[in-house]
Amino acid sequence: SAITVAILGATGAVGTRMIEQLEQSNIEVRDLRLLASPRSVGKVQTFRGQEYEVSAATPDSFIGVDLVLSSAGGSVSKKLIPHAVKNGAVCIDNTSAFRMDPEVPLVIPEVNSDDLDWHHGIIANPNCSTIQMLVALAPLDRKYGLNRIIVSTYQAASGAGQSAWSELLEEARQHLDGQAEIAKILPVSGASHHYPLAFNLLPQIDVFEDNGYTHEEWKMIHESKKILRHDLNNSDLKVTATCVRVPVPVGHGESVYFELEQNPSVPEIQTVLDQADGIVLQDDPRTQLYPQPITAEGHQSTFVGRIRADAENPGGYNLWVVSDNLLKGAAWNAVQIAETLVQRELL
Ligand code: A2P
Ligand code: 11C
Repeated sequence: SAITVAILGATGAVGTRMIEQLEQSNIEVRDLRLLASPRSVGKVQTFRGQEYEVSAATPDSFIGVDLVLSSAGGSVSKKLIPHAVKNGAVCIDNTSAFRMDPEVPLVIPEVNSDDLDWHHGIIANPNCSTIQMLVALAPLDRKYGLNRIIVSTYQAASGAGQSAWSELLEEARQHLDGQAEIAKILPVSGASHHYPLAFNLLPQIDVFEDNGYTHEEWKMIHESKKILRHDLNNSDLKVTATCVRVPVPVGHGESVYFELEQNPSVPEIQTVLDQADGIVLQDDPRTQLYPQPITAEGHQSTFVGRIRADAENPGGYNLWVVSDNLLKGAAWNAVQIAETLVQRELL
């Protein structure tokens, strides 16, 4: 039966895509509440042919709401999501606010949809860079056992929100016009230094931890362990990460080195990934077929290619994975969780 849905952060890079993905889903929506900051009050968005006005999010915005999809930043989620849960809504939260809470399942439907069974009102959407990596690696983990991941990311500007995406385009214009680039947001808003991303690479995503890793790298490590091993400190699965922002608008790329307990051939791995849910295999060096951000943008799938065995280390492999960070990395994963909840009557 039809449900009432609230989208918290409805005007953002992810929120606008949540509206789109919900529109295309098989979820019957009785009413839609678009919530954002007071700055956006009165903006209008169309959903399934009807216009909806944005209102300012307050604790009372969730009365009568069955499902919340949220992507307005961690502090907004921490403040408002508990009110939504208290009012009986199930919340799929795309921020890092609740991901490490042991009471909160962290879910990628292709990987661990069974974890939806034990939700207590909040389900966390993993970080975009974790999602696409695990969509590619989980089928191999299930069949061959995964021991180690060493990942380097090539992350798009839109991962840092609509304003960072606009900043990249503006800097590119400034650079080509022979003007100095003005950086105010990246690598992370509120930091003491800002650097241009256009025609550059920034080896910093999110803030630094005391051990020299960035918080984005920390997330990839701990979220992977929680999702694959149900233990964020599991040490049988070793994970390390280097996260880099690249001057691409949409679509994260990742170079993943991984080690398996068994030693399957590359064609065997290709077959497993080709048959796995959510993956499109694009792996043919003879025809120069491999995943790229510009061809992944706008698609729900995760694209995998460049699969190679490490010639000197049996059981070691490399692959290259690309996905639309705003869709599978955020809005589509959230709506896919919602579809699964509706289908399994877990709302
Ligand atoms: P607004 O557009 O009114 O600022 P992005 O990730 O692209 O930066 O988008 C962030 C989203 O979170 C936007 O929809 C933004 O709304 C929303 N947002 C930011 N701060 C708040 C807040 N205090 N309360 C509710 N929504 C917020
Ligand atoms: C980025 N991955 O590309 C980040 C954005 O934990 O949900 C997502 C942050 C998060 O900047």
